[in-house]
Order: sequence, then C-alpha cells, then structure tokens
Amino acid sequence: MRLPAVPPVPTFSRGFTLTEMAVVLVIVSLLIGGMVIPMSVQQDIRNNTDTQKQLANISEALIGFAASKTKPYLPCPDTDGDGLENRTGSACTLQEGNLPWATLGLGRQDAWNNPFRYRVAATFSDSTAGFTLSTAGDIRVCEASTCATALAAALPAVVLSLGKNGAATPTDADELKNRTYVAADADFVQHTQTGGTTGFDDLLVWLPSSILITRLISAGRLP
Ligand SMILES: [Ca+2]
Ligand SMILES: [Ca+2]
Repeated sequence: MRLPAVPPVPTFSRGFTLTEMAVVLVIVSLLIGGMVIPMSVQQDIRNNTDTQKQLANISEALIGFAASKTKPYLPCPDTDGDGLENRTGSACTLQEGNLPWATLGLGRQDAWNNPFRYRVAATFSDSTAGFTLSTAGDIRVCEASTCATALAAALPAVVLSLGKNGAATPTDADELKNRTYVAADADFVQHTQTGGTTGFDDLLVWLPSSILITRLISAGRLP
C-alpha cells in the first residue's frame, strides 16, 4: 500500500536584518572593549615595571660599589646634578639628594625621565671609617607619613622613583614626605599606589643591612 506523501517541511532561509547585525556588533564591541586595556594604562604598567627593574639594579649596584672598596662604604648622594657623588672630606655633603648615577655607572632617570632620589645613612657612607658588621643605619620606611608603623628600620640606604606624577609638586602628605629634604628626617613612605595625578605613586627600594653585610661577607670584604 502506498503511504500518503508527507508534505514537505517548509524551510526558511533569510539573512540577518540590519537591526540584528547592529545588535550583534554592539555586543561584540562591548566584549572587546572590556578585554582591551587602554594604551595609556598599558604604558603606565610598562613604566612601573621598567622602573622597578631599574630600582632592583640600583640596589645591586650599591652593593657592588661597597664591595669594590677595601673598607666598604656606600656612595653619597649627588647634590649638584652632575650624577657624581658629593663628599666633603670623608663624609657626604648631604645625606639625601639624587642618586649618583654616574658614580654607579647607571642610567640617570626613571621611566618618566625624572632622577631617582637617594638617601644614605652617615654611618654607612663614611669613606675613611667604612662600615662593619655592627654598623646600624638610621633610615626608616613607613606605611604613612606619620610613621606610626615602620615597615623597615635602621636601614643603610633607600632609593625611590617619584613615579608618574614625579614632575609635579605633590599635595599628598606621603609623597611630600618622600620628596622633601629635612636633614634630621630619615623617614620614607611606601604603600600601594593610589593613582591619579595627586595620589601616591612613588616606587621605593631599600637596602637592608642584613643583605648588604651578607653580600660583603660573601665577597670577602667583611668582617
Ligand atoms: Ca655631584
Ligand atoms: Ca609620586
């Protein structure tokens, strides 16, 4: 017996309407926009990373400088802008200033083309006396300008980049603390970057005496 013919299933074939295409394009652009970091932010991240690498190199160079001396000592800050350390006799002319980049054989600026700031303890920078296993520094790094909590103390040296906003005079109290030179004030601030042109964006590296002294023992310069 012949079965009755099945009626053909109607098929639909049509393109997208302009409205549908527009909706899809909007969704795709939103997705891409959410994934792509703006170029300016990428540049900031790169500058921060590059500067942190420079700070790590500076730390190594400071240790290398000390290890190159028969009686180890750290270089003095550059206080006249030529990149060379400034000494008056065996002591530093000032304990704080710019990093003596030329003395250390390093690049002169951070990723934002600003000089690195540098402070060294008087006890670690005397070129006649040198330092010993028991020498203590006087520099502290704190969580805030009030310095209620010290992250590190009795440090021989600290180096900092003023960050992206380094060219401007800061209004942030923590940034002012890092930027302003006061002979008797050896406190610095380090915490996470708060961003913006008036926020905190400084990058610090400090040299603990434990690391400095251990490395000089390894190099045969101490005790
Ligand atoms: Ca100089
Ligand atoms: Ca800054």
